[in-house]
Amino acid sequence: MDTNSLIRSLPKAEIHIHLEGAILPATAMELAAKNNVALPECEQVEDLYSYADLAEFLAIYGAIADSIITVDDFHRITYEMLQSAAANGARYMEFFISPHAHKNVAFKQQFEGIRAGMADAEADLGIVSRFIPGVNRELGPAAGEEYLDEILDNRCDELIGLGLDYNEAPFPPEPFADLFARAADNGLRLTAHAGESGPAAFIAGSLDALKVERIDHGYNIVNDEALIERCLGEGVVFTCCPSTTQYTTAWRDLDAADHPIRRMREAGLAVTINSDDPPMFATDLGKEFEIAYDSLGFSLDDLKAAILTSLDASWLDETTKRQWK
Ligand code: ES4
Ligand code: ZN
Repeated sequence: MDTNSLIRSLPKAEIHIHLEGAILPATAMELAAKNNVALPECEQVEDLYSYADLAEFLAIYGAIADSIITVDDFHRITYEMLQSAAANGARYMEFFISPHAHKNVAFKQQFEGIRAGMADAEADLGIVSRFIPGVNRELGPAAGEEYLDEILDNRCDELIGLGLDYNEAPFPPEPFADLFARAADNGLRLTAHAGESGPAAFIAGSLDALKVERIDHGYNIVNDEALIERCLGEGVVFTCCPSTTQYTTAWRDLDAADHPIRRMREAGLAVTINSDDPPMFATDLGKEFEIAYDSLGFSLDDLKAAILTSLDASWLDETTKRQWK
């Protein structure tokens, strides 16, 4: 078997992917037409997925979310996301959802379709999954409190945590401290996007004020030696997404010697490899692992270590985790 086929076939756990960012372009066009929602004009479907930065990306992400409406739509996009991940070796996945982005669609209806897609994918393909609603930081903490109420009203076993996402600047983590404390009191696990487009201080703020267990992205940690030392000591896990860095960070060249994921691994930080919004960033989980190997200096042993770190940092119960290792 050649190395790339071996990398693709490694059994994996993915802990950073967004449901709405994982919609295939053809599915997005089809659902938009069915539901009479206008997507931005484009000559071919692939052109829909093109952006200069995180804000442009999030605008398209919002337009696509608008076109996902019925229980069957949610079932379909969930199943297709899990199908693609399973074809790339994923056996377990924790995925973010953005229920607030589907305006006028009740959370109950969204969760019903998502859970049906998860159950079918597990039955057909053996992939086990859980989901994590993300708080849109751009909407502020008061909207976040109402959002958490909705989440808790529609609580189910597959809903295991709370995330914080959307554009970082100028939305630091600290104002969300009470919200995250209430989520933890209600048994939700915590993670936050930090240090992707925002500064290293947002990583420290997420650890200190929000008490998150994981940091999503975290690339700007390379600008703060003391924070690297702290995260090494505390064993903080980073959910890195190689292709995303080409669209949303200052590091557009994956082969650059100073690429942050390369430097984070070299520093010994606990890094994991994930696909974030795979079709929207022209990738899939297997390709993210190939990039880590071909461009970011990961050895095969480093890839295996990253997979075990994902499993360790996952929010599966400890008994299941041990069985899978
Ligand atoms: C996102 Cl900050 C960010 N990056 C990638 N995908 C996202 N979906 C929602 N927020
Ligand atoms: Zn993300």
